[in-house]
Amino acid sequence: MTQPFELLPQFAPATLLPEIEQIAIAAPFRHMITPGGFKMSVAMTNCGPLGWVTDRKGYRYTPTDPESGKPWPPMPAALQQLAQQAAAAAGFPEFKPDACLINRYAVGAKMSLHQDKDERDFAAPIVSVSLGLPAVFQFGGLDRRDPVSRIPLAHRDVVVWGGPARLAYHGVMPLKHGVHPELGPFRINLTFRKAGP
Ligand code: MD3
Ligand code: FE
Repeated sequence: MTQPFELLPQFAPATLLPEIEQIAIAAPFRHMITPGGFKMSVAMTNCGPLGWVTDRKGYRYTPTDPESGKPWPPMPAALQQLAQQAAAAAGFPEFKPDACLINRYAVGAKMSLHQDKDERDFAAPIVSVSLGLPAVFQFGGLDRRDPVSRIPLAHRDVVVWGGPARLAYHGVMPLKHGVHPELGPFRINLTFRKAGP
């Protein structure tokens, strides 16, 4: 993988937290269940036309929140603009996200190595925005056994994963203890995706 991803340090504005709080009032963070029956340590919600969910039936994108039956909250203009500006800076000027998965990590929460394969079009990149406590991100190759690099991600860092990196295995190491001045003992990660047609 020649240029596996584009890191845009401190690219996100300092003003996103009120938007996320509003989304979480309409669609609260919840610990979803994997198809194998495990409760995820990361708490999740979504905004935008589609949201990623998992339950005993599998992983998929849905237009409505299964907890409320209502559409996911709309994607705030500031979030959509950030995602499109980051994608354009990384060479994807046509990117139009239709889904934003919001992951909340408490101390100790982690995400095991996986691929993101539930989207329809792997030509579209994924834009990720890190907020709050720092985390160590793991980034491997197209085979689960490929060697993994560790990348520290800080508050307001943005990463664009496209091209050959789009289907790479990746994960997040258990969140270390800490207190962030704005987010307290949490990390929040936004991932903007093109999930549907
Ligand atoms: C590399 N989230 O939600 S974001 C996920 O920090 C997920 O919450 C992590 O992996 C988090 O699926 C990592 C960065 C990311 C997202 C998607 C990718 C990296 C990626 C897809 C392909 C390659
Ligand atoms: Fe992922």
